[in-house]
Parts: sequence; C-alpha cells; structure tokens
Amino acid sequence: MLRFLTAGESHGPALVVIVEGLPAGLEVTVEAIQEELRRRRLGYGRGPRMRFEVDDVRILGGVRHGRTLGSPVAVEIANTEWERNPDKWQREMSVRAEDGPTQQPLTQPRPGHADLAGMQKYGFVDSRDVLERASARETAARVVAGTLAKLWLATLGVDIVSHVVRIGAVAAPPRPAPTLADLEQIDADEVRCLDPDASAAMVVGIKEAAKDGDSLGGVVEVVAHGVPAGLGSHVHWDRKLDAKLAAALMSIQAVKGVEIGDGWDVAARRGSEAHDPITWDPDARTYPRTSARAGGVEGGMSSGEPVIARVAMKPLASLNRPTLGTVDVLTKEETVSFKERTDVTAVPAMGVVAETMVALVLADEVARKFGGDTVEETRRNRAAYLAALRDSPLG
Ligand code: EPS
Repeated sequence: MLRFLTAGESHGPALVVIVEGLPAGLEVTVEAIQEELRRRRLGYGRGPRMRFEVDDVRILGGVRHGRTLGSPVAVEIANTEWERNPDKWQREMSVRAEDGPTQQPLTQPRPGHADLAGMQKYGFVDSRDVLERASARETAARVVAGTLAKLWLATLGVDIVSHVVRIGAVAAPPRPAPTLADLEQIDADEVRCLDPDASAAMVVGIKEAAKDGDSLGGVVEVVAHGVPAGLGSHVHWDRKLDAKLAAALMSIQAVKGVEIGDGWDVAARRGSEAHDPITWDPDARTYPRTSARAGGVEGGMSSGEPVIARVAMKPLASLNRPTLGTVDVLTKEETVSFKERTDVTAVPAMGVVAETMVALVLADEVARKFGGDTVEETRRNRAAYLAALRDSPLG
C-alpha cells in the first residue's frame, strides 16, 4: 500500500528515499521536510556532526508545482560530511575500487553494535563496511518518508507527537498523553521532555555520562490523535495494528523495547484494572473509553482512542571512551573496540524518528482501509465510513 525504501551510507555522498503509494494532490514543500529534519537534529547530547549537518534536501520525482502526482516520490538528502572532506570521506567511501582503502580496516568490533555479526554475515574484515549502513544517519531518510505520511494523515485529522519520558536513570513523572498543542514546548526543551525538573536532571545525567566518555539510553512516548476506529485487523497475525507498530518502532536503530499503552505494567494487574471501560457519547455517537491502558489498540485494531506507544532505546554502543572488551578479528587479541565519534544520547531525536515510523504504519493502514488515488478521494472514503458507522445499528 504505502511503502518506502532508503539507501545510502552515513558518510557517503547522500541518502535517498523512495516513497510509493501516496495519493495525488498532496501538498508537499521542501521546507516542510526540512522542518522535520531540523526536529530530528534536536536534543542535548548529540555529537558534533549534528551541529554542522544541514540535511540538504532535493526532491527528484513525484512532486510537481507543490503537489504529489501519485507517482513514487524520490528524495535525496546530501551528506555534509562528504562535501566537506574530499580527502577523507570522498576517498574512504568512494565507489571506485582504485580509491581505497585509505585507512586501516576497523577490526575491533564494538560490543552491542552491528559490527561483528555484520562482518560475519557479509564476509567483511573492515567493520566500516557494516557500520556505515547500520548508522542511525539512515533515520534522516526515514524522517523524509514520515513527513510525507504525516502530511497525508493531517488531511485526515490525524496528528502525531512524541516526548521523552526517560533518559538513563531519570524518569519524568507520569502525565496525560500530550497533544499537538504541546509540541512547541516539547521541541523547545533541550531533551524534548515536558517536565522541567526531569529535563534538568536528564541534562545533568547526560553531562556526567559525557565526562566519562559513556552513553545513555532512554524511553520516548509517541501518541497519535484522530485515528479512526478500525485500522488494522484481528483476523491475521500480520494485520494487527499493534504488531505492525511494534515491528516498525523496533526497527529504529538501537531500540530494544516497544510497549503499547500500559504494556508490561498490565501483566502485573488484575483484569478488572487492566482494561478500558467503554462509554457512549450520544452527540458524537462514538464509544469513548474512560482510560488509556490499551494504548488505543484492542484486538489488533484501533479503538478510536489516541494510539500510544512507548519505545526504549539502549545506550549507544559507540562509546567516546571505549571500555568494553572485544577481540581483534585478525589477531584474535583481546582488546577494547576502536573509537568512533558518537553521540552521548540520541533519545530526543529518536522520538522524532518514532513519530515517523508511527506515521508510516498509520498511513499504510489508511491506504488499506480507505484507498483513494487522490487526497480528496481518501478523505471522502474516510468520511463515508464514519458516516455509515454513525448511521448503522452501532451508531
Ligand atoms: C551515528 C554516529 C554519529 C551520529 C550519527 C549516528 O555520526 P558521526 O560518526 O558521523 O558523528 O551523528 O547520526 C547522524 C549522522 C544523524 O544524522 O543522525 C551512529 O553510529 O549511528
């Protein structure tokens, strides 16, 4: 339905993304894409790259005079590192055999990174052949795809926000799910956290980890508002909305856990305290729930309530001061891994990427349920579904 592919390496010339399945007539600007990419660069604790990386965007196809054509949308994001370093990255990452290699191979894989398994799987002795693609730089291309999905969803009254609820040992106190109205405040905060005290403590934690050359993980919450009841399905394992969200969120670099609604916590409760009571709204002729424990998904389908997912990111496996033991794959000597420039934490940015992945899953489900070759047709189909629901015996 809606699908996308990315290509490109972190220090290569560019990332590219192709998004297929968008309807015609969607208003798209380079500025809207750049704004989302700017949000992805946010967050205290990012490395030096984020200060000079500009995410130079060029739309190569699928958009004419500010609107999608219904054809695949192709976007290139140039890598500033490549431009700036003709002697280093342009040679190191050159596609021509005669240009390389220019550096010693990286033979001491970082524990917790894709390095070693990737070297074994693809037959490389230089872990740069793995890490350049495993890098979270790739999420810039996903955010471009996600911006297009968000723009489409916005025409259907769906919007998505994220905020940071934990970095390392510091957790923000529980609060109701944020809405789009909170986004400005979230993005203005150094770590994209709504609680000022927690935010300040998170920054202190990041500074301490940075001093030690260490890294920190954390948790973000993503919330989608305006999702109609009935996206996804209970009828097959691979049509369940929560399963799709979990897979999409788990695919983000360094993510190790995803929960929908109260997730792990409900396992410890009794059934009478684990589900969301159903009420009736006679004006809207809908069935609001009085709590959000299920995170807006019941039986693999959206319930009409906000869809809420939490995403846990491990501390980045690249350490500014490597201390974890590894083995040099050529000499078999025990050592510590090679040093690679890195962020102390990327949790605030991961929230923006998580919004992106939720948007792409929801847009795919919208395409599946409502179809439509034009933005207007999808909007009509959605309105007709909701009207039919209100006029049915259920409404
Ligand atoms: C990353 C390491 C760092 C991050 C990078 C992800 O890259 P570099 O080694 O070039 O400083 O900055 O993130 C991005 C470049 C980005 O755009 O998010 C890694 O190893 O995953």
